[in-house]
Order: sequence, then C-alpha cells, then structure tokens
Amino acid sequence: MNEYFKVPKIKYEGPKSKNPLAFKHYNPTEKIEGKTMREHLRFGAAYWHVMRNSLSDPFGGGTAQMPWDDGSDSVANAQKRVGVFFEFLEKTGIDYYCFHDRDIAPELGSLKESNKALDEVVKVFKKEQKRTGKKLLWGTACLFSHARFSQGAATSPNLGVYTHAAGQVKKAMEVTKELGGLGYTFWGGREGYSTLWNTDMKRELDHLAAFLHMAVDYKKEIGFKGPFYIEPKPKEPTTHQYDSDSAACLNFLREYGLLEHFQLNIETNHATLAGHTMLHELTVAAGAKRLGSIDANCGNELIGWDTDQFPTNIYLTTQVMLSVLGMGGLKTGGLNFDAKRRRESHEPIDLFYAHIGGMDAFARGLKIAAAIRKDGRLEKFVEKRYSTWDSPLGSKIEKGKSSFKELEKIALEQSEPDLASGRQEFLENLINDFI
Ligand code: XLS
Ligand code: NI
Ligand code: NI
Repeated sequence: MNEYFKVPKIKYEGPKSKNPLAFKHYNPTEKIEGKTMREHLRFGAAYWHVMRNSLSDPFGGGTAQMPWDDGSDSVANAQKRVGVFFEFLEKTGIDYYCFHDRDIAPELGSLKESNKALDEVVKVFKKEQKRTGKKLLWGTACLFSHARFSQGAATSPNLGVYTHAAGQVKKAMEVTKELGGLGYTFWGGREGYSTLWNTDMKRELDHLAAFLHMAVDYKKEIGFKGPFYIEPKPKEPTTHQYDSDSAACLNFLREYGLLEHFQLNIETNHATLAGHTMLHELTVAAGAKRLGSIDANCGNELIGWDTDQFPTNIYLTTQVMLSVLGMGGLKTGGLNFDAKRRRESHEPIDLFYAHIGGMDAFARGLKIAAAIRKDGRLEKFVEKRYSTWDSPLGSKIEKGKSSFKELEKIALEQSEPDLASGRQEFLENLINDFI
C-alpha cells in the first residue's frame, strides 16, 4: 500500500506530552459517564475539506499541496483520492466521514454519466470501508456549485433545474444507503434568494417542501433507515437562506408536516452568522428533540463569513458537550469537522495539526462538561431558580389547567413577589473554575 502522509498513527500521550503529533486529551478508550471518549465524540472528517479544498479565497487561487492528486477530473484520480483519505482517517483515528456526491466523483456531461462515475468511485469507498472499519456518518448532494443551481435547486424558478436536483438527490440517497451511511443531510446553500424583487417566496417554500416529501417517500421505498438532517445557515452563498436557523427550520418542518422525518445538523459558524451562539442553536434544536448531529467548526468573529475554522476554543467545546451529554448523547450523529485550514497552512501535515487540535479541544470539552455535571451546582442552581413553579399552582399552569381569572384572583391578593438574583457573574465564575 502507498503511504501518502509521512506521519505516524496519532496516539494519546497525555497532557504532559510535547509531541505535536499526539493527543494530549483525546484518549479514545478512556471512560467518561460510563462510555468511552470515542463513543461520546464520534468524530467525522469532511471529504470536501480534507481532500478537495484547495484553500483558495476570493482573491487568490489554491495553495494546498496535494502531491497525490493529478488535478484532473478523471475517475481514476477520484478513485486514487479515496485511498489517501482513508489513510488520513486511519492515522488520525477518526471513525466517520461525510461527503457530497460531487466531492468524491466528478460531475460529467450528463446526470447519467455523473451517476456512472459515482458508482465507480463508490466501489473503492466500499472496499476501503471494509478494510478499515470506517463509517459514513452522512452523505449529501452538492446542489450549489454547478451554474445550473445558481438560482436554487429545490427552490429554483426553473422546473428543469428542480427535476435535475431531484434526480441527483435520489442517486445520492442510494449511494449513501449502499455505503451503510448513518444519515443523510440537506444543506440548502442556494435555497434562498438574492432579491425579493424576482422571488415568489411562498411558491419556492412549497416547492422545497414537496421536494423533501418526495425524499421521505423515496427513503421509505429503498428502506434507508437513517435520519434526514437539515443544516441551518442564514446566508452565504445566498443573501437570505430559507433554513436560516434552528427555529426557522423547525417552523418550516412543522408547517409542512415534515417534522417527524427530520433532525437538525447544527454548525457553529452558521449559528454565529445567524446572530446566535452555538449553545443557543443547540438548545433550540434539543428542546424540540431534534438535535441530530453537529458540524464542528468555528468562525472568526472579526470576519463576516463562513470561515470554517477548526474548533480550538475550550469554552465552546464545553458548551457543545454539555448540550450533547444533556440530551443523552449523539445517536446516529457525530462531530463532523466541517472545517478547513487557513490558506497559509498549505502543507499536508497541517491537516493533522488541524484535526488533532479539534479532537483534543472536544476531548477537553467532554471532560469539563462531565465534571460540571458531576459537581451538580450549575444544575441545582437552575432547578432552584424555577422552584416557585414546583407548586400546585405552577403545575396546574404547566398542565394548561389554569386561567387568567384564577391568576388575577391570586395576583390581586398576593404581596410583591420576592424575585431572586439571576447570578450570571457567579455562574460564569463557577464555569471558569472547571475550565
Ligand atoms: C456550508 C455547509 C456545507 C454542509 C454540507 O456552509 O456547512 O458544508 O455541511 O453541504
Ligand atoms: Ni456544514
Ligand atoms: Ni458551513
């Protein structure tokens, strides 16, 4: 077998290690709250970033060194990349991966030809999965790069484009099932608009819902058991994306009778672009029992776009892991590093530093979150904050059994309520004691 990365298999060496190619915190077999770190964290690598991102930006071309890639759109080149990718997964100890159909195989002159190319590449994925035991976390279709999708795919004003998108998603679902994919993601990069002057929003949303209903039908037809995920993002590339945040997605799914078939895949940089914190987006999704998976990255808050950086902020990973542990852990989902290196980090070894850093940051987040939970003071504080509701009247209201008349009667008789402090600063200090 060829070796493309001159890097050893990354091992856990503990917090005292000075080796940059070792884990200081991610110890896959270490148990936390009764499960191994590996089972909790379910790391995934994004094929589009690891294998296909040339690190170009709007002002300059790609810088990434990819000595294994001949730069062509051939099927043979696409097949060769798969081996490189699995070597990367093996060496980093990342168990899962995600892809778009067009990352793994070239888009050719027609859907028929592209499908054939996809089948040829999927054969290699199957072989590599069998050899290594790595698993597909989710598959998806790229409905945003080709010029035909410039005005949307499932929300295109053009029926021919919509039809093409449907055919493409059908095939991407089949391929995901073929590879034993655990889930399937819809990210509507161009499902939105640039200007409302040319847009019939209601009609586009109806079309999107019809599209997703057809996907649900087809999922049943082929017996694909994994969940569908919707990945919210407010903008970029469109000015306004319909799936703008968790709340907008949940509302859309509910309005169109799709809620039971979908969960959300929450990405940090998308949350911040939407003007929310990641914790907010996770909390909204989890509250509706729809937190399915996570695209683990972060943005640069000085820059107003999706910079897709590797998550290294322990405060962030602690919040994410508090959410994940709080909902009883990820089931089919995982922590997919939808993240890319900076354009300046063009050497293949930077892929390793980037992922090792993300994995260690999440391992620390996990350990800290578990410690906060074990300590119990945070949870007890929140419980106590609502304790006036733990009364016969509180439970009557929560059950929907009270009325304005009843409450007015009490309000007219009671003295001024004794409101306790919210203690934000106290709690921030408490959290910092664990970090
Ligand atoms: C882009 C999205 C995309 C999805 C998959 O901003 O994050 O990469 O995760 O289509
Ligand atoms: Ni993403
Ligand atoms: Ni993104």
